[in-house]
Amino acid sequence: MARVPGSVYVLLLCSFVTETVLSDKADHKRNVLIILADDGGFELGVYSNKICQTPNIDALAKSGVIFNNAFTSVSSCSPSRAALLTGTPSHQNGMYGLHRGVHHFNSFDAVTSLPNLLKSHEVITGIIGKKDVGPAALYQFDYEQTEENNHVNQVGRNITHIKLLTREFLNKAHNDNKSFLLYVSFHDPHRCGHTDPQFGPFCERFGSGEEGMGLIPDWHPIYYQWEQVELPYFIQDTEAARRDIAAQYTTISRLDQGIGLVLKELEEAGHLNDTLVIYTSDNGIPFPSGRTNFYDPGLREPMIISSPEAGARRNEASYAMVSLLDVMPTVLNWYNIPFAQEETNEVQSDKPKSLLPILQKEPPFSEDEAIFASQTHHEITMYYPMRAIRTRRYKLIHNLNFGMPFPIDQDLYVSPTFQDILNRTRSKQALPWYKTLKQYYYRPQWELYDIRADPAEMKNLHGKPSLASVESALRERLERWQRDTSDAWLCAPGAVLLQQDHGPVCRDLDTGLPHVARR
Ligand SMILES: *[C@@H]1O[C@H](CO)[C@@H](O)[C@H](O)[C@H]1NC(C)=O
Ligand SMILES: *[C@@H]1O[C@H](CO)[C@@H](O)[C@H](O)[C@H]1NC(C)=O
Ligand SMILES: *[C@@H]1O[C@H](CO)[C@@H](O)[C@H](O)[C@H]1NC(C)=O
Ligand SMILES: *[C@@H]1O[C@H](CO)[C@@H](O)[C@H](O)[C@H]1NC(C)=O
Ligand SMILES: [Ca+2]
Repeated sequence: MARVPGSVYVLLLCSFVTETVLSDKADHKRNVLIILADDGGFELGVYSNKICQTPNIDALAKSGVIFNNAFTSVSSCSPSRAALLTGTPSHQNGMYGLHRGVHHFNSFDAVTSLPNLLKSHEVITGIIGKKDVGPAALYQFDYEQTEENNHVNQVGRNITHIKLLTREFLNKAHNDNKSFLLYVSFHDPHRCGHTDPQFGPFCERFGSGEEGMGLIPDWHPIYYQWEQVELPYFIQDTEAARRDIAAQYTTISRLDQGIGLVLKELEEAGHLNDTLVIYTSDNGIPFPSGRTNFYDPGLREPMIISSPEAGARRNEASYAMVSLLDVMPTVLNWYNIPFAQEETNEVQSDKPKSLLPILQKEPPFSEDEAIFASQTHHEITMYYPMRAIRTRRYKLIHNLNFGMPFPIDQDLYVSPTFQDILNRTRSKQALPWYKTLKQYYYRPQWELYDIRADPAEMKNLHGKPSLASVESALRERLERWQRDTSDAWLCAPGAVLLQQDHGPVCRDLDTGLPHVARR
């Protein structure tokens, strides 16, 4: 990364503290590049995976802060993207599930989105890749190359095409002489078996140059031996699952090289030293306990933020508990635009916050920090509302629809890993997995885990007398967050929510189920 003398930055910094981008006198713009992976996980060198090679993401990490405790607020594509672009959880912005096709979810019309807000502050905005949110009027970028006007594989996986579009956008921003926000939303390493099975389970053959697969000139696929992949604890140790992971790794080589190309375009446009770069992923990897789950493989995300400012931390890890809900306040803070939040009773630390201070200095360690999660659907048929709070040590999950089997999405269903679990369970073959299918499907109403002692979340401590005060404190804090974010599910499943002058009240249904808010 190009460096400039510290004194130049000090001067510029001062001018930004007191002025917004609108009145910026310095001939120097502040820009943001958000790079989002689709279902990307920790298959990255920087997160200690020794097999999957990701030199470009690792290089980005060297120039920034690596977050070890970053979490999405919802483990599903459209809801996570809507949360990222509004700074609000899914139940608050209305994106309860997937946006496209029969699912048809949209955010509420009155929500404020990052691109729309930036437009009114003279920042030019661009999206390249998978958008997957609506309504269109609420999420309007000045430059859009998405699945709405292209094939998603071209804008989301063809890294040569993505490179050229990035160049086009940066030219436009240069000609407009404005600060920019560029959101490059890769479709990699999302699965493909459900939509384009000819390209393999992870679309790893798309553009590989093999017969009939087309060519992506800038991509040099990396292939892996299935025996050698790093098997996460939540995936069964079988050849079928390992081959699935090897395919995922190959697709990650396309994502990683694509990120290298985008960063090179940024550099060649002269913006490495004035652009905040954020890398993260929308939700967990598409394996059991991952995407659509509130277990850590579904909620934890890689996150790297690289700030060009003098004195910014480089090649350092942060252990702060952070949420993808923090991205919007972080970006606004970078442009010095206030982030308007509703006045609530929420304790300050439970609200989305700018992460810029962490890029300068690690905050003091606190056992109190928490992140929150809210999921209602993924596909329209997958009604399985969950709410959760996770501190460093504990996680409390409330499964509101716990009587039903945990729903399985179409994309996971057709995957070699899930088919292998089904086949082995049906034919009573050995299944070297950390759960049984039945345990996976049937979950209790409350799940409480001591993550420090039990990182795989195997031992449910709900109701344990020695943890009674811990559990009730977590429940109260989760309930307060639900109230403060206007959660319509506040009283579910044991009661009905009624709006009264002094706020929402829960009225018991006499189902025999205890509910959160007894007031
Ligand atoms: C670009 O905008 C800045 C103000 O942000 C102004 O000082 C500069 O003259 C402009 N450059 C051009 C080429 O218009
Ligand atoms: C990827 O994009 C490039 C540039 O637009 C094009 O030449 C190439 O054919 C595309 N590859 C595939 C597999 O679509
Ligand atoms: C960034 O680098 C370019 C070229 O190296 C230089 O012209 C420009 O002044 C630098 N900008 C800042 C804000 O330091
Ligand atoms: C599962 O069983 C079906 C039917 O016997 C078979 O076609 C498929 O290849 C098996 N899949 C895996 C991953 O074992
Ligand atoms: Ca996703």
